Amino acid sequence: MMEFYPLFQKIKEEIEKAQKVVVIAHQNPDGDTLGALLGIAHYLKLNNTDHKLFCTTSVPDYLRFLPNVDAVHSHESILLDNEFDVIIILDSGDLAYAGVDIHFRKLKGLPIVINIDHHGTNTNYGHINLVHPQASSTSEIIYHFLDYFRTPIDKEVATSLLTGILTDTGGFSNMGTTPSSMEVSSKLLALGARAREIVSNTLQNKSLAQLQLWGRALSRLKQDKKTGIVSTILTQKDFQELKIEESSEGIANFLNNVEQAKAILVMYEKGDGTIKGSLRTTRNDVDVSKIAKYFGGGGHAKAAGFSIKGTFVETKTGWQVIESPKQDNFIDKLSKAIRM
Ligand SMILES: [Mn+2]
Repeated sequence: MMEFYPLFQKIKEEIEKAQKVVVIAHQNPDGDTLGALLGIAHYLKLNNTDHKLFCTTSVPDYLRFLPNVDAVHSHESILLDNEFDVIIILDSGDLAYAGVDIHFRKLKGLPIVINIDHHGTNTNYGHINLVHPQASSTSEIIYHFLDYFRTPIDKEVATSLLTGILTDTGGFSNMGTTPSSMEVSSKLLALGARAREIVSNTLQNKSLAQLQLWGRALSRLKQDKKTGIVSTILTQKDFQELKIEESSEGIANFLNNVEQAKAILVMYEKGDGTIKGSLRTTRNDVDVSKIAKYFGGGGHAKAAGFSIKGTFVETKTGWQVIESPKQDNFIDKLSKAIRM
């Protein structure tokens, strides 16, 4: 962590100079981006810094237990009608992932952009880039930031930060499970973080509709012989019939246990004519962030994602991805990407 102390100092100085700060969590927020956001919000509150919290999409129900999460606004007027000196973006490899690339052209003033993240594919889009790919989560980085400046951490903040670590490590089961993430978690527990509440709301919380959705995804599982990738899809119809939020992260994490898979790919149709893909692997000889990058996305070696324009078409043997404008066969592209 020591190598980041000068950046911590720079960020502190920018915050102190600022009249108004906005903290942004990435769209379709997860436990990590919101946990980190609430940690930074706590720091700004103690420094009496005027600030707003923003995310282009609303907080999902399963994360509503997070303390003070109601202060996160999703209306774009928050971003466009205020003049900010500093913008802090959390847990986002680039501005499009954050969901604010379109807003950035319409901002008032010339804010300093602070990019705090742990994705290896981060494009360093900020004026200050605190990017630490070895960290389990952005929340873990924020813990170190607060700790470095001896910011008092109460039970609420400890719960938020531990949520980030627990969800991004899949309950200490993936590669993010490091001595450092364990150590920070132990400190957060000692500070009163409510681990039981976090686990029951995030890792164990499954609604009937969600399990029915998983059922559909499981029934469509297949392994591609060329690539060794085990994949499945979810359609707009699935989400509409089950009246459930669009998402593939949960099922992708769950499927990561399939023994014979070189990697897992879960794709789903978004309402806007795009397909979102989530990639996972447990193998050391496969880097799924490279595959994601090939399709214009990014992420980590063991977990990554991408978005492409296209639709699914049902065939005799299952489903096929048709990209728009029409491109090479999707599976051919996938096998090219996995060999790179
Ligand atoms: Mn994260």
